Amino acid sequence: MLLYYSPGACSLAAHIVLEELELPHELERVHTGYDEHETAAYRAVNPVGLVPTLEVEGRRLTETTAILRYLARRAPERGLYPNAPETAARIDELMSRLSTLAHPAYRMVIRPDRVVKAVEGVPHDGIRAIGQRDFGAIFDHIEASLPSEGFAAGDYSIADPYLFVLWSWSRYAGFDSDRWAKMSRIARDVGRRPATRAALRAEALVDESGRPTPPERV
Ligand SMILES: N[C@@H](CCC(=O)N[C@@H](CS)C(=O)NCC(=O)O)C(=O)O
Repeated sequence: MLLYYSPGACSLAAHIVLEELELPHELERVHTGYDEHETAAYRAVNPVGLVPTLEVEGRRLTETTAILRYLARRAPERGLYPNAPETAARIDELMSRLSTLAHPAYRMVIRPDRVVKAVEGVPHDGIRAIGQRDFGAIFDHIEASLPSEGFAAGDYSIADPYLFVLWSWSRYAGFDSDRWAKMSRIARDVGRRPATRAALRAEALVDESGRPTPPERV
């Protein structure tokens, strides 16, 4: 399998799960911070022009939630996306909130230029303020839905590394990440897992002392 990723981007969730499941994979860096996803070459890979893309035997999968479920189903014995209806629904619920609410809000804060694109006269500061408000609001809802112990849906699942990535963005969105105590606990547990450490190292997101470092650009 080949994962097209940008350092520290949402693609990191798929990368962590590839490591977690010990699925053989290669990486192709498409740095969104340097607009490498805007090239014709990458558009041929992913017509929407976003990371991640996962290439499997010449076919390509896109969308983080689809990729995470796909990977978990490649190794069902590892239980990262259980069949139990309510557990699966909890995982889906959280991943949908991250993908359709938190992520777009974050993009408004961090890259209002990409939201506005070529339309002139739309104030970036206004977009940023709306994104920050919405990001904080959905994180409050997610926090309220999380259990006081264990991972987001009980046992470790594909929702947890995805939560870890968006939680790690919260400080760039202008929040103190510790404000969401249950989320911080889960994210720190995810961050300590060897698979997460391996993915962070492979994306050059740790310094020599092993401390996580922010992506240089987004
Ligand atoms: N719905 C997509 C969103 C993917 C997405 O927005 N990826 C970001 C990186 S986290 C990206 O490629 N950004 C470039 C841009 O917004 O132009 C998914 O969940 O995979």
